Amino acid sequence: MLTLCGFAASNYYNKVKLALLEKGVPFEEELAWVGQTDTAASPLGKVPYLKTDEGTLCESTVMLEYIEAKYPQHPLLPADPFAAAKVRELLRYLELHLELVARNLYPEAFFGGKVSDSTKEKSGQQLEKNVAAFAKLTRFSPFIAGDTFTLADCAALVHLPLVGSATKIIFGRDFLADLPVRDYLKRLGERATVQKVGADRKANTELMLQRMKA
Ligand SMILES: N[C@@H](CCC(=O)N[C@@H](CS)C(=O)NCC(=O)O)C(=O)O
Repeated sequence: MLTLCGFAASNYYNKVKLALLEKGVPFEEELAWVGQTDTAASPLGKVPYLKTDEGTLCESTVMLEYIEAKYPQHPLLPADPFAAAKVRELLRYLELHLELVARNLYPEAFFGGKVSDSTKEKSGQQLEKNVAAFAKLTRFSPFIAGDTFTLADCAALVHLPLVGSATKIIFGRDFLADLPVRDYLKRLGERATVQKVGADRKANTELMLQRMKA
């Protein structure tokens, strides 16, 4: 049995959880806040991490790949190697070129902190460029990589809303506004799996905010 460890307010956690739900792979969840993680499983202290019968894994995309290879049912990667590589390409863009850059803005956008003007300027410039490049790879027809729900959708669901709201809050403009993200997320929101992830995220976010106040 797999155990997904971390907390449901985390977007990286939810990316893996959505893949497990979509594939119908049985799993348990174990609550581990930042600072309470198993450092043998996740040496950087990050969530999520995954306990398997074979050992532990950290890094969300590594987990996605492991789950996909281990549990081939309801595939979230195309069988064709090139089509699968195109899905991985989108995954990489979402994580590396959108999420990781936008993350520099989160302390001020979401956590009541402050981000320097130079960080804002640099991240803003990078995001403008990266979003334009990302737009060239996306399909949104109806899923992000084409006609099938894939791992790239698991990532897009969790990363795109944060990139959109962080840029809106910091720069007064949602950098993703020219892409059909809103309709796409609405379509994804019709899936029972996405609704479950969203409800759990909401409940856990409330818990996290209570903990931050205490
Ligand atoms: N590259 C990692 C990123 C995971 C990550 O940054 N998780 C956040 C929570 S959303 C975290 O654990 N932050 C605490 C920290 O970096 O110390 C992955 O894909 O799993």
